[in-house]
Amino acid sequence: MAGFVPSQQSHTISGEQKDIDLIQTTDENHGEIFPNLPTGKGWMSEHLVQYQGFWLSPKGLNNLMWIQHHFKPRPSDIFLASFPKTGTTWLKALVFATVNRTRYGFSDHPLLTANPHDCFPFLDAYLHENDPSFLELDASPTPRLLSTHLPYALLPDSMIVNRSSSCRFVYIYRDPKDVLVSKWNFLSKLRPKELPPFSLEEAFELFCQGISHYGPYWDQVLGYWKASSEFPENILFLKYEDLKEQPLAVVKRLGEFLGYPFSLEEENKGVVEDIVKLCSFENLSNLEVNRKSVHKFSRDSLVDNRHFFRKGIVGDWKNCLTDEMIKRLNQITSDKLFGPGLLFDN
Ligand code: PAP
Repeated sequence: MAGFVPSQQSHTISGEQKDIDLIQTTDENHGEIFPNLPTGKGWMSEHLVQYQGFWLSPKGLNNLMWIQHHFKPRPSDIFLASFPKTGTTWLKALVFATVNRTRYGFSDHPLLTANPHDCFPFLDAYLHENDPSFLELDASPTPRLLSTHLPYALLPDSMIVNRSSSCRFVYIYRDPKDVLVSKWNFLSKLRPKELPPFSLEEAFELFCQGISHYGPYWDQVLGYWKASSEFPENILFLKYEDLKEQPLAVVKRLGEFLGYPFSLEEENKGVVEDIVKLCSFENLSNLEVNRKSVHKFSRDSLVDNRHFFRKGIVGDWKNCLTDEMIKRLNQITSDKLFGPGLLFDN
């Protein structure tokens, strides 16, 4: 089997404030490098730190150090890379269902009782070498399904694609206006109560300046886009809006790219439609596991599964952003992404 189907946890959400304590007590003492790094205002913690041009939470930086020092990729690994709120949960479900489609029936599928993040974990979830989860990662079956929000430029050399690489990355991106709205809604729910309220105006300003987890958004998209242009066999570049418009075509492409192409017989039997239906917003968001359970990202970071499913539509920004905000975001997008043609309908 590819991926995991772990048991559910039941806790309440904890804030990133606690993560800062974790960093200071980490055995490798990465905290020592913090004093010299630029800091910016955090969305759900007091601050983010800028590391090699990208903004990370202190915990995110700690996780990066762990990945750089300990993670050993396998040639068969399948990575899902994304900026937060671009469609990660959905794509995790689609990849998991595609790769494991001969193993599970659609009436008793693991995705009916486990959240996509449980089946397709974040690499950062395996934080400490002496954690049992580290062994789980090492012992997990091939191909491993692992995801990351890290920008391509921050990945360890061992994960960077070259001519002899056989691992695959799927990257998803989305209209930054919807990313901002989705992210602000999500993080507002998780923001510790001790911190003052965080307005959409404030989030907008920070997002435009690039100060948001794993941002600047546009730089992250460009990093993966460049790598995908150089190594299209290894990095598939997908757009949330295309997935919404043509899910069947995108899933077929995904199967082909991952080395699990759909046969004519499967297509005739409606297997692609079944996968799309199983992973649809309507289906996943109404499942009991996604309405009532929580996902454990790490030892003390838990999130209600329902927060991963808000509206699941294209263009909610029209209901939330002012004309000025729209204009400014479109301008940044066109300045940064016009060259490679990675634009969106306004
Ligand atoms: P993450 O980075 O925290 O994992 P991610 O899954 O990337 O979040 O993005 C969540 C967005 O995808 C939400 O968008 P919204 O806030 O604009 O509604 C969520 O609703 C949407 N989403 C989740 N599952 C699906 C799905 N099956 N189909 C379409 N959109 C989905």
